[in-house]
Amino acid sequence: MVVNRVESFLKSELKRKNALLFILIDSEVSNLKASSKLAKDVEKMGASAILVGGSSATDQIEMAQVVKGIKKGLKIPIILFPGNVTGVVPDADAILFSSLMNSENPYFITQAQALGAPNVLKFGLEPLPTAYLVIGDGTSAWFIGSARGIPFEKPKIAAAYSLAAQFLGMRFVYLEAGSGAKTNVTPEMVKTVRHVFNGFLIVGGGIKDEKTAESLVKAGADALVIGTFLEKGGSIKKFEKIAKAIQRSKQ
Ligand code: 1GP
Repeated sequence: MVVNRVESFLKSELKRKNALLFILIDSEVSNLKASSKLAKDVEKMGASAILVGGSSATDQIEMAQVVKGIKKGLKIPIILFPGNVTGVVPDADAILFSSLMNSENPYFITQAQALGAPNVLKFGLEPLPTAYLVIGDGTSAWFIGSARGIPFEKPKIAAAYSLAAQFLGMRFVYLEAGSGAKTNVTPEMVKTVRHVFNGFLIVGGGIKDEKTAESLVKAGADALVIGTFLEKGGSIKKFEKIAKAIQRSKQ
């Protein structure tokens, strides 16, 4: 296993850009052909990584095929985004090795991790130690992960979890409103977390316009994840604007 290759790449990208763009491909929603094309298109627009997974993507064979398929000719890393042990598949570059810290079910905090870890090693995936925090409620990530969603208007709670994650040695925090969320994580919450958390801060869920993206980056997000907008066939022109807003070069 090549240690920290993807993490170093992300950090070097961050030296050049204000924030990074990650695209989420849910292997249960998009077929291989569409996913491959999408991955190449967003790479051209400067995206820094492709996440593959999701909380309800449980078909491991299909996911493995999607990862293998999109990898061909792609330079940016493929990072697994597992919702369960079934999200650990070969051929990706790294995995958000996540603990759903605000789950009410210990399975999602440490047990799935223990069951999945041997395959992470076996498949040579670089583990990116991530605190996965579900914000709000009513989404698949919230329901399936048995999360006690952090209220959107309680940024200090998210900051306390992020600080705990840092003290536990996790280098990534993912503030997740949930795929297709009606409300995105607030810039206020991102700012409050950024104030205490020194690691790599990922924000996702319900981001579908340039203004929101800009405000989250300004608040201190290191990477924004976009899935549903593209999955639902959102306009490429609009997406290009969002991508530009996120990835402005550092002055
Ligand atoms: C979901 O944060 C990601 O896990 C992306 O969310 O699908 O709402 O863009 P969207």
